[in-house]
Amino acid sequence: MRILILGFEYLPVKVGGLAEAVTSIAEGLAELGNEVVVFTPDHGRNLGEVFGSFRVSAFGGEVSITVRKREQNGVVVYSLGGGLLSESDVYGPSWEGLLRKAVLFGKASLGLMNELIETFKPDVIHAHDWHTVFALGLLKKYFGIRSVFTVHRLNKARIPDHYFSEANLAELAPYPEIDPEHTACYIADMVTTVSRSYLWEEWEFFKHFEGKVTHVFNGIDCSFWNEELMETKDLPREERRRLVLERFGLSDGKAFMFIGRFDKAQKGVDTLLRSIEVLSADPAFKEMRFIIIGKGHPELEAWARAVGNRFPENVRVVTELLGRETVRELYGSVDFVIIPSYFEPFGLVQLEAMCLGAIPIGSSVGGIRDTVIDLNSDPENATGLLVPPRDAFALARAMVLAKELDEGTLRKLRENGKRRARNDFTWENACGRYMRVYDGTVDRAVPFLR
Ligand code: NHF
Repeated sequence: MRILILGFEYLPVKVGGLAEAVTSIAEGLAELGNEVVVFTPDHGRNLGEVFGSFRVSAFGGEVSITVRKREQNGVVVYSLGGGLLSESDVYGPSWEGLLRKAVLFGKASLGLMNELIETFKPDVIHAHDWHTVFALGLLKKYFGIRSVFTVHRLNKARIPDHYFSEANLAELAPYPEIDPEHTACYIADMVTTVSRSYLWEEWEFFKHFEGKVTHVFNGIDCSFWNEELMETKDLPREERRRLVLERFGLSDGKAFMFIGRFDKAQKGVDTLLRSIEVLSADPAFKEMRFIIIGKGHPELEAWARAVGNRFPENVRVVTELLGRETVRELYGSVDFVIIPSYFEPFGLVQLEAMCLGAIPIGSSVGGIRDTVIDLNSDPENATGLLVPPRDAFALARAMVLAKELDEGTLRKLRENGKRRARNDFTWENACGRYMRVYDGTVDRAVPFLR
């Protein structure tokens, strides 16, 4: 098949999990023997050789578009630069700037397709997240190609209708305020999201597209998230833990780690900080160690630092960004990884942890719930612990329970986790299912068959 992928993030350009997902999908599809082409904004990175240029009229002026082309792991990537497309802030500058960038990306994508169409007519267009709505709308309008839209995370934004007129898509904007995710799903022939639970949690949105909605789980790249690649791979796990804690100036104890954005809307570091405060009154606390890694909202950073200062024997807060290799060493050394998200469309942390034998304790939401098998509900196959989101007391209880688990249970959780991450959540599985989405031979989400 010839597949055209549209996305605002493509590695090495990365803001969040979207980049990993879109890149892995493109490369996985190429590995399955497809011809895969990507259109993405250049974001001022100037990657690849200049392929061509053309002019586009937009917002009362003209923008000169430069197209660069590179081949990356079997995928042909065209990056579109010029005007706001060369702005280095991927989702900026400002909300208006982002909307204009998205419109320009749409127009430039259509311009590039006009040049390529004689030699590359896609069988399917696969667009990712709402920033690609104008590109998807224009390519569909002018070339009528079958299309799939994937929601990695609902943004629930509203866009003034004049942006659609500016994109020459006024027919898609009958109201003054338009939800671009809704529009993209409306245009697409099939709609997917990245886990089954997220789909049902957000059914109020997805139900509008009943009949063409399904889920496709993301995958995890266990060739990188692999114990064999650790510097300390020959040491027993307890020794690795001791060394890591020592590096953070902590004495040995059961090690719990959080890694993620400090935000107020999704990742739930506040729930963890609250539960550490709750736990500090428990005798078990003496033997518990917490490594909290991330940055973001200044208030949350300040709170985390205050908790670190209050419990210097138990808590370390790291607000600088760590390299992937360092993070791998940590996953392979700590006992537990905490994922207290309010919601999580898929989530990578729990699977990265499982690949490296760290046991996830996560909120029972979205992709976390679909990937982690809970010790309380299925002890034989369990890979971790699930707790209700936003509940600091439940999380504190789960951490005390985890701390008390015997060696045999811990070993089983680790082995089950590694097996599940490696076998059940591969990108090959994901891409195989996307191919069935492309040709329509995939099961749909049906409310009365839940
Ligand atoms: O893993 C890639 C990522 C997800 O849960 C994640 C999210 C954004 O919030 O699909 O997209």
